[in-house]
Amino acid sequence: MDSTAASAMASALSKASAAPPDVRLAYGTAGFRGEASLLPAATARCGALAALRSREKRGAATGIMVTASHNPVQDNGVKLADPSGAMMAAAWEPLAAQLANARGDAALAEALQAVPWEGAATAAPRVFVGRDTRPSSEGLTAGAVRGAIAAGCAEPTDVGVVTTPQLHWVVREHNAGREATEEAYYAALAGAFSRSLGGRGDGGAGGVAAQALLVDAANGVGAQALVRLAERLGRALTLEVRNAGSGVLNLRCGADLVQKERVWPENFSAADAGRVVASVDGDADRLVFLYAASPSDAPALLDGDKIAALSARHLGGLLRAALGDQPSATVGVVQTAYANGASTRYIKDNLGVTVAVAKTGVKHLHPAAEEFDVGIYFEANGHGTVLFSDKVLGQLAEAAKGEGDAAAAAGRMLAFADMINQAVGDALSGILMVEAMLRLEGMRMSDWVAFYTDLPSRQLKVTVRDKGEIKTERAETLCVAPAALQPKIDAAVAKYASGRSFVRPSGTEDIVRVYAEAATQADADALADEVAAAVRETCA
Ligand code: NG1
Ligand code: ZN
Repeated sequence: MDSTAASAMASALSKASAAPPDVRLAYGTAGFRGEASLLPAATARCGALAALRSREKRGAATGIMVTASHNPVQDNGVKLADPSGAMMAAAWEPLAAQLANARGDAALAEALQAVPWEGAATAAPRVFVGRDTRPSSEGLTAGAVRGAIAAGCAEPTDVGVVTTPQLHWVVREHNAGREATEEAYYAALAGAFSRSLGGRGDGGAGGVAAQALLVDAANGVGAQALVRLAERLGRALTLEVRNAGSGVLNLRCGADLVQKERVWPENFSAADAGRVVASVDGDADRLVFLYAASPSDAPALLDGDKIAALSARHLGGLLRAALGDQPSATVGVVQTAYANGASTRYIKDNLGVTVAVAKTGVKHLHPAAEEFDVGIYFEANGHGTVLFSDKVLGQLAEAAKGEGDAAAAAGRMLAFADMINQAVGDALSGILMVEAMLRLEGMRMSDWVAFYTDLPSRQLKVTVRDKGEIKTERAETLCVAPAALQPKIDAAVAKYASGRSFVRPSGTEDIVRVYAEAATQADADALADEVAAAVRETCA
């Protein structure tokens, strides 16, 4: 942006926003996140940046979401959505940080001057603003709206209290010229769910839907969305939502707890054995399942890896049924190094599906999945989705015009493409996808559990002087600095059967994460301890 425009905008923006806090905020994997009182400046400036990004994209809509996902209720956060509905381009993250931390008009003007501006001077920006149910969200959202107005967006569109994936979906649909409302979202998902079943499996032929599907909504924004989705679904699928908001957000409930601790969340117990239990996180972009065959069993976790495996199996089969045994369209799964080794083996060896590894964080997985015609990506923690290329959608649309089984399979696959939120991982869309896949496969939860058994694993957090000292390559599986560390990891791994371990600096916390897996839990624990000790020693 030129200096005259930047000065004028800086003065408008500084009036519209509070001063930044004393601590410097970084735009990480999860956008800006922290205690809510630290965030008024960051949210207002993100509002401005969303408008600037929209201007740079010649008026294509962008989005801004105020939420801190699975963090405790006193925290909050803010994240931007690009016109595609995906996360904001990584190249703009440093601009967000510079803007959010700028103190005074001159620093703000300098930050604004760094914003790409080609052709943006005359574009009318369009910004969608969403928020979760946290007490601080309404005030922070008002700040984001003021920031967007200061950056030239005359009327930011307030979509109100929505899940993170709903906000991303609305941005994507708007830019595609389709109806972009919360109501349209429920209609699209529920309609596609019915179409995918196409009369088959209704009412639970697979034995999975005979009873209501139980959902742990983390006392978050997902609860009200689930209730509205359930109204739309009618008899096609009954949802029973617990932790629907009367308790404390994310406290002893939600997908983050369930995935990390493999325990029943609050208000669930062994009495729910035999039922399908889905657990979503505080902003409903992560999804995992729990299942216990009998009350005496500990619940089995069906995490993002299991969801990826089910998707690869079902969509791979459907693609062959629709387009023939040697389709020119490719199917692939993208995982991170945190994916359980047993899942990787199952997907590669049993399903014959390609597996790619990307760095942690959806912004790395999403583009890697775009390399496939049907690109399935999930983090073990339950965040992920499936992407369909225009090429495969075209082939399927053509095939669906025919008759017989191939046409029916193509129609089903197209229904999945509509049901799955391709903008970003979406727990609501994921619940429908999994339910439809299980019904169509005629599988019970226990069949899905039995795909493979997770290798025992352990994750540890290590506090070091400077986590930035640790540098990794090969999708974080190889530590290249400090140079002494990887040889120590290799030596430790070599001691254990099926051992695997890696370390990386967290993008969301000031710690180094250690991951280890091995043939037994005792070995995985011992390996993690050894590697953690090596990190402490090397980075002291
Ligand atoms: P970090 O803190 O960078 O490991 C965590 C999750 C990511 C992702 C982000 C964003 C793990 C090991 N890491 O990142 O997968 O979800 O938070 O929320 O689960
Ligand atoms: Zn989340």
